[in-house]
Amino acid sequence: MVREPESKRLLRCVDRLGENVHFGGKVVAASRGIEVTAFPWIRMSEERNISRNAALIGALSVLATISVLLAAQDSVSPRLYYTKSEYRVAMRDGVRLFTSVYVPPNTSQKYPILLTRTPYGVGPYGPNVYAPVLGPSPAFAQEGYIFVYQDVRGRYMSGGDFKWMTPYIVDKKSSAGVDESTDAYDTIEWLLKNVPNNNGRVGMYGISYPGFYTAAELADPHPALKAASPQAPMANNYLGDDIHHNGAFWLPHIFNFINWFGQPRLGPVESYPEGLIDPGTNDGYNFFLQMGALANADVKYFHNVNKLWDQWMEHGNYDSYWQAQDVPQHLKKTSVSVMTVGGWFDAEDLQGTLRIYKGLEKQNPGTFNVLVMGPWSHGGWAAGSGKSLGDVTFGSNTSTFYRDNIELPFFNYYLKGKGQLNLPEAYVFETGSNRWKKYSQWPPKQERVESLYLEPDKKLSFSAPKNTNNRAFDEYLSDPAKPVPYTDRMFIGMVREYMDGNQRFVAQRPDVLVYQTDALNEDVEVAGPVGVDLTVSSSGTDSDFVVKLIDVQPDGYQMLIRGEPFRAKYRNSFSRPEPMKPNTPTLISYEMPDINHAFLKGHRIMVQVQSSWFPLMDRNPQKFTTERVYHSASLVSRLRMPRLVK
Ligand code: PG9
Repeated sequence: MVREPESKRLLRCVDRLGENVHFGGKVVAASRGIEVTAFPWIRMSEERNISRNAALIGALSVLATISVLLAAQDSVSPRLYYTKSEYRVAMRDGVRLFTSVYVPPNTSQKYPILLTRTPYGVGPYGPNVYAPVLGPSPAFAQEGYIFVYQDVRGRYMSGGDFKWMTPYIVDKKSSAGVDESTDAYDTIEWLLKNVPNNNGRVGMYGISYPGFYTAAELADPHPALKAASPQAPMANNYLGDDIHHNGAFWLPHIFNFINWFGQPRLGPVESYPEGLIDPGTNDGYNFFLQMGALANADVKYFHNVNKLWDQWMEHGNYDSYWQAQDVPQHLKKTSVSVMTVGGWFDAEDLQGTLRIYKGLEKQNPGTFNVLVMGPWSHGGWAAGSGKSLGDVTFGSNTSTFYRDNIELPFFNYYLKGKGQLNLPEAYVFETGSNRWKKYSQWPPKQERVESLYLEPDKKLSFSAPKNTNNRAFDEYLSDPAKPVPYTDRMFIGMVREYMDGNQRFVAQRPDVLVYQTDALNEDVEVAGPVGVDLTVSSSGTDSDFVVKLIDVQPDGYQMLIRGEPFRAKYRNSFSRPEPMKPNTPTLISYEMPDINHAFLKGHRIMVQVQSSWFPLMDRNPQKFTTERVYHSASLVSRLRMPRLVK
């Protein structure tokens, strides 16, 4: 194929769709005193009077500079010699999505495309300003990729209407049948035809909501999509991602998010205002205590302007609104190689990470589908060392290790055919022992579920309770006016470090039941979901029960390993809540998200049980209630621990 001269290519900037585009780029030398050459930004649609020669000279001077920079590339951040272009790419229904494309200048080779789709904006906007980092980590720009970032429908500079967690349309009869899999498909199709020097292979990745868009494409993947990495992807906002946890509503996390994200948009914008309201305080505990019931948020603050908030208030049960959004149910025909990544201490989308991996594994046997889990908060693997989280250290730079030894090799192997890839089915960091573990399946097959029983005298034991006295219970008063705090820090948002935080600050409260083992005489390694069977009663007709699994360290630090609530009225169904019968022992069974933790010899295992976790989750609209937790031979309360056996 005869290649058009670079300078001519750089100057061609009207895309196939007749939509004028801008292109341009800035080459900034970063070291060794190399001159800064600003490549003139060319907007053909508005500045036709620019002499093409001047532009040509500009382009050539840039190319000259680039070649000098390439010669010294070890000293210049390679992202800086990329060329940025911006397009409005038409989808099959005519809606145009704003798309930024960064292309390496070296046209002597072809590059794979790495696509991210996001509702959070692809700015900075304008062809002569660059994103701070290109790709999942700086190494990718050094490696050489074509980076593509796209505003999803209805967000920022894209056209169309935004839909929350766009439900996948199973039967798409007309071009109006569009969802995120069709938008990504149409985008990839356009990129392959219009972005120069691509090697015909495409990868997708994204963290959090962008992780959802990556996973959503897997429902109907484009044949050129060869590698995908949904990272902390949202999979279902009722089943544990961000908004609802077993019927309870994640209050500061969602209130603060929707205060910004839920603002109305009158048309394409490069930015949104700070938020609908300014809470005016960092004291989240009292702010949300004074706000009162969830319904007061609209009455006091949003005033019918926040349509997403209103939607979420209308759908308090697991109804068709949430069910239609569930992602794993549609992941049945993907041949894409997928690496799902998440953090054990991810306060936002830990469930989504695990459910996307498990859904792909179950429904697409034989495809490359691996899981990587580290000791990370939400997105903690993408930057920084990963050596610690809050007060807890992990003995090594876990995030750096992941980026250099797992993430970059994964994409290089599948998109460039470069290097070797020796990833296990599950590459998992075991907290407690602070070791990376490799498993041939997740959860590991070499495990036995052992019951850890709540016992009288606030004991925990791996042997079943012997007492047959059904009056064996512990009791506390749950006062919604004095809810149990989830953190000892003052913050209006969600304190992400709560996920491995010290629980001592509530252990003495009369409304927190504390059970613990004796000091362990051997390591207890747990790998997989932790089951909860709680036999409780309430003097009311509904209550929340929070179970916290804790590693008590020899210095007394009570490290939260996993905590999860359950709103009792949903014990039989998230879609059809049922009241409790007052003062009647009732079994509540559920699973807490997977862990891989070693409770080391000399440590103790602790379980705390309480009926509020504020303001992390909204207060149960209960009245002042007396709660009981039973622990007899017939009225059992226990944790089902998936113990690794040698
Ligand atoms: N976890 C992010 C989020 C979603 C919904 C509400 C608040 C945060 C995200 O997925 O982007």
